[in-house]
Amino acid sequence: MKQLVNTFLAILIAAFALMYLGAWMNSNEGYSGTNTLTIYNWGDYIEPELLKEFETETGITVIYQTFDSNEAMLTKVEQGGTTFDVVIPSDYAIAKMREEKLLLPLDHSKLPNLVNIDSRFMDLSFDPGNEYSVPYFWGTVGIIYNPEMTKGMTFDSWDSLWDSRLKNNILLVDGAREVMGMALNSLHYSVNDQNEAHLQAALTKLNKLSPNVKAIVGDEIKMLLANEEAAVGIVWSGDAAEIMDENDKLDYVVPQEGSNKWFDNMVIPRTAANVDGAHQFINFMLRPDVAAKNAEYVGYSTPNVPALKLLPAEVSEDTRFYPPASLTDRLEVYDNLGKRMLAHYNELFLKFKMNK
Ligand code: SPD
Repeated sequence: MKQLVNTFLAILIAAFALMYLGAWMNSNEGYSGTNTLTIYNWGDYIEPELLKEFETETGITVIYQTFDSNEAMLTKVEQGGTTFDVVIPSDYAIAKMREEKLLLPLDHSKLPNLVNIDSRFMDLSFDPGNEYSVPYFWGTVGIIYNPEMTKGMTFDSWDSLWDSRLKNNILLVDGAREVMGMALNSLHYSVNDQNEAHLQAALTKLNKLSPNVKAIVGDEIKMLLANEEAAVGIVWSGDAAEIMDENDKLDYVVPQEGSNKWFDNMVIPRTAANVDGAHQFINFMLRPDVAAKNAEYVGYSTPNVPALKLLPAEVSEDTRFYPPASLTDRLEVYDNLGKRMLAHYNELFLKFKMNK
């Protein structure tokens, strides 16, 4: 009997020890947390040297993964197979993640460098009070074109893209919201339109653009346009800046019918394993020298005021990439359309791609 009791006690102690070890390994401060930081960001969207600098300064090892669309990022985070500590989604995706309770509220006391962010980029509709997110880069969607190849054509209107002189000469960014938004804007509808007749009209109009579309591509759009493989591209402003850095013949314009202004912000998923490290990383990225180095390498527009002052004047004073409020005020931020409508936008975009 005594032996039976001893065995039972031994099993009980072992079970408690295993439970304690499991809890410790899953805790924010535990083995899986403090030594590593898993970051999930858009491709081509950070100066790699900064990751090394962060590792040297903090002793934390960075595991870095990339995505190429908000939709791909959302699927992965929603599935929950991988634990991410910092993710960098865009506005409407942040609103969706908030709604789905996928995000952890930020501890602003651990982010003293947040004071560096221009108030224009704080407290936006997708995250009131910046409870869950802080600004990383921002920009617009517009047309980049090669004046030599387009021979005097102007691109102040989205409609110029349908000109038959551009046959097989346009590259489109591979984004459902961007391409659908452009078609909706060309019809003078909102980039957030949910009226079915308007959406079908946008698809019909997109299908008419097909003969002019050479390809729908991801980050390689920058290399293809810089190498003059196509005359025109629909791109994010930051990509345009990077392309024009390679090939200064090109120009960038935001058409007068309107377009999208977007904001990519840093967030911490609710399932993060290293919450303290995530705050350290976000605060590091908000440092003026770090934000300036990042903006210089990536080419996108920084929301960080002192960082902007560290950039060459030809960059910080370029109104194509740092447009004044008079331009951005007439642009729209993508709304969180909800699961169904977002899937519908994706489906219409896919139909257009298959028809291409
Ligand atoms: N290669 C980096 C791309 C980042 C683009 N973010 C803009 C998203 C707009 N919805």
